[in-house]
Amino acid sequence: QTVSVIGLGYIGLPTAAVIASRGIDVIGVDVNENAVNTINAGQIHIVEPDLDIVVRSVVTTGKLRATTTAEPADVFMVAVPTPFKQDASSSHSPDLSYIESAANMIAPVLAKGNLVILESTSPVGTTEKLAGWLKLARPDLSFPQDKGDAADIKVAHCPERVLPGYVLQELVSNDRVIGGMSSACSQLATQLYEKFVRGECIVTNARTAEMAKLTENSFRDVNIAFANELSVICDKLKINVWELVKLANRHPRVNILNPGPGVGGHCIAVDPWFIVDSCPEEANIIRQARLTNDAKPHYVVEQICKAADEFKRPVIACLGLAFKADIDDLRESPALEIVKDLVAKEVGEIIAVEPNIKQLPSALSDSGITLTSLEDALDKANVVVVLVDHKQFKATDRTQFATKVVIDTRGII
Ligand code: SAJ
Repeated sequence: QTVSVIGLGYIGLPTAAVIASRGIDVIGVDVNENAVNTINAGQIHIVEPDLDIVVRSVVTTGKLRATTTAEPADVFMVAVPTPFKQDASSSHSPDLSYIESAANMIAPVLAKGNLVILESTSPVGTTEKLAGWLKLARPDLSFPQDKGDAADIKVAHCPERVLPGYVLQELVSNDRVIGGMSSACSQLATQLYEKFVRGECIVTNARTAEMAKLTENSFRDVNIAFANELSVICDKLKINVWELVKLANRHPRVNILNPGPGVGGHCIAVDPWFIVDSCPEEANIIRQARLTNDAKPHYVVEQICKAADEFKRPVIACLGLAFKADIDDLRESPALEIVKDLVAKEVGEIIAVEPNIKQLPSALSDSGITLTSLEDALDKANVVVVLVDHKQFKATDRTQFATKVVIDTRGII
């Protein structure tokens, strides 16, 4: 059996490597030539713990090979991004063009008996659209939307659910939702996942699988929004929100998540909008959670401006730029948004500490900000803002903050 993984990013590459490590031949396909060359040299172009070791091993044994053009295979797994459309008028509607391109890429090499799996997080109905694009390109083959179980090509949605930073563990240990367009599609997909997943493979239809993934991330977003709203209320009422959450969580049926500087990453801050986009009249709590979480960075900036006002020469140390603890990923990071806003507002001298990167991202490279060590930042700053709960920050002796004005968005101090 040969598996082809289309899209070798944060999900596709670990998935390809894990499948290859089970002795299955994997062809990875990506339009990014650099990524393809890096992988074929046994290296990786993204950061994920231990992924380099697995990729080096499967490339060395010849089980994983990367290419820029699709080749025939038994299974095609599509793991491409599903961002928002770029035009301002519909800024929260999903852009399915990467999935459409993937469909057009694999269509010419599709053959009777193939299974096509959509792994990308997608709005409800996308798997059916994918099957539609394939059918358009290959009228000589039959698809499940017309022929059900008897179709030449099987199509299923099996959404990825791995947590960045723990991808290799979660790829294997998490349960998988298998949403086939027919029961034969689900059956074939289950057979594949059972080869590398230790968790349970649970069968449903494609639309429910799509909604299940969006629901998981919306659930988390709504619960973080609740915590973020509480943090703003507590500031106003002069209550320590961290103590409050701890106390409330002593109740056997209460489990509040942690407030923070906002919600980042490319999943939780994105996926709930796909539900809102499908059902704008009905998805009120889900929409409000997004708005509440998106407002939190602005609230933090206001707090910092107030603190800086107390100093003639404010020097503000921003601890952390990543979107969450102990990763180097700055995409959609509320910490980065806050720092950019501080620069734009010329609040004072800004020093950034981000132990997981070696140089500032391009968005900040001409900003006059310095990237420095924690010691240096604590030495120079009069205002310290904790934006990410990285392990290095949590391990810092609390007395080092004693003489500073501290804004701790993560509750580590
Ligand atoms: N955050 C808080 N408070 C919390 C928890 C998180 O402010 O109590 C913030 C984080 O700092 C971060 C953001 O939320 O900015 C998202 O972080 P996360 O760790 O909750 O989730 P992601 O985006 O890294 O991964 C999520 C996961 N989904 C769920 O836990 C339901 C993961 O399992 C999904 O596979 C992933 O999205 C995805 O790819 O969709």
